[in-house]
Amino acid sequence: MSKIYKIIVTGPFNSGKTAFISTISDIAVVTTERRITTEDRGIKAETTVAMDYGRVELDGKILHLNGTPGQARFDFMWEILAREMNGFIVLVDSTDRPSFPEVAELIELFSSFQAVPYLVAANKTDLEGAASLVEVRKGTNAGGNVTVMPCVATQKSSVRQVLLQIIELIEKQSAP
Ligand SMILES: Nc1nc2c(ncn2[C@@H]2O[C@H](COP(=O)(O)OP(=O)(O)OP(=O)(O)O)[C@@H](O)[C@H]2O)c(=O)[nH]1
Ligand SMILES: [Mg+2]
Repeated sequence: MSKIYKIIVTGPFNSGKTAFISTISDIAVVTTERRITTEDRGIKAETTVAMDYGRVELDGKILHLNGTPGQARFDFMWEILAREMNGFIVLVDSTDRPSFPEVAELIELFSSFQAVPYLVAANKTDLEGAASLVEVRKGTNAGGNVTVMPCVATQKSSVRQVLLQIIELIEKQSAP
């Protein structure tokens, strides 16, 4: 029987969570995007208000991918989505340096829900002005033992690498 893992994809507003899940999911993604009505409306047209859900089979394992809303006004969903997670991925928009401290807070919060493996994916590294991995690690306060890896959420091969890495971390932890 295939192993099944529940992976949370979190990160600040506009970091690329919905894109990440949509790029790799084998099924039509369940999204809850709504028109933005707050001051963020200049950045993009729609935001996730409850969750994203996708599913992918990778390396013989089945991954349930749950994306969180990025805007803190929907943070009541975070703990609900995190229930029984096996690991989480924190996406960072590498070009959005002011969002880096928020990532540090998300790492702490999601770790407090459940002590599971996680990694930081420095997203949008295809864009000019993207921060280096060193800069992302520093800005997000990720410790030296935390995996910080580059990501382009709109490219399937890149999303795949990130997911293979979180699987490895999960399986390493659960190894006897
Ligand atoms: N160039 C580039 N654009 C990206 C990448 N990932 C996401 N985007 C774009 O960034 C914008 C935000 O992506 P979303 O997937 O909506 O971000 P989100 O984290 O789900 O946002 P919220 O749910 O509102 O918090 C979209 O216009 C995406 O197309 C990337 O790796 N490179
Ligand atoms: Mg979203």
